[in-house]
Amino acid sequence: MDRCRKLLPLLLVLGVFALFFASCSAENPENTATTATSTVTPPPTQTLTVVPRPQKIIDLMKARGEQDEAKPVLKVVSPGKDAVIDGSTVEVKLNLSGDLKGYMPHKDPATGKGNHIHVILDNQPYEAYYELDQPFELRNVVAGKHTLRVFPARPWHESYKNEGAFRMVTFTVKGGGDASKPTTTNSGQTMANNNSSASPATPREGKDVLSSTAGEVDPAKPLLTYSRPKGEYKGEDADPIMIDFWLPNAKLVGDGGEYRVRYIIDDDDARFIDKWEPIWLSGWLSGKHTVRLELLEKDGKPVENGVYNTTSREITVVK
Ligand SMILES: [Cu+2]
Repeated sequence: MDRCRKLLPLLLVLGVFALFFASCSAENPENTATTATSTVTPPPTQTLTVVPRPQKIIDLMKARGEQDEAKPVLKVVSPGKDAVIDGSTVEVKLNLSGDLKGYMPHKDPATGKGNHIHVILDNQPYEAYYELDQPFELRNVVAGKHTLRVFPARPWHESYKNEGAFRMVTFTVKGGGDASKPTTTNSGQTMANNNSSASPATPREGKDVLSSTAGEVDPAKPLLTYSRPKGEYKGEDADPIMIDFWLPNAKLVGDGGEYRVRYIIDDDDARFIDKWEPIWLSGWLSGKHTVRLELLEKDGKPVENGVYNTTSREITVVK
């Protein structure tokens, strides 16, 4: 009994220590499966949650005045509808009109950010086009039939979703680029000019593009156009990360229609977006991730329209 009394304070102290360490590891959800005696840390699991529009974007919107209520209208001047282009460089020229409320694509040289147009060849990741008074070049485009999709975006890459903002044209390249030639990798959010060394005096926005041709796309049918996320996300840009897309000819269930957008991150369970607006996901772990977006019919089957309605992209998160 006497010995027990002596041991009691020691046991209490040990108990407090145990609680302390338990609460420490509980704060880090990645380690909840680790027991005190285990020397093996299980691989961390990623739990993503949908969070509200980030405050820093709300602040940016306020600073932009009325711009986010703009209704920009794009027209594709070049390539013309069903144009046949000789050679591998496709000049993209766009005309911007509509109720702009100050919206104008331009890259601020100081921050490297600004309003821009998302330019999508076939179903590749988009390229950013900033200065509309100059053509934008898609380089090394392979021979065959292609689609070009364009729509305006904000500095944080959220697209404008008004009528007339989205355009798609189909064209054909004759001759074309060398499909075996290595092409530049996408630089994610760093939309650097890839100026051709052959014409240093006339710098132009543009990109070497990957080898691809169009699927058989019907512009009158529902067409999910994957926009974000893409590329590499670093530091505070990596949390949260926005999912955004364009959706002509289809209304989602939450908007009074019958379609749903399904998204699958890595090997997670499928989740749904039922309103046509961006969502923000928080909780990404460092490393490569796959983001898959699909447009589904009422019966849950993917909507067929070429191969564009199911798109997977790999993104990289660096924390
Ligand atoms: Cu963008």
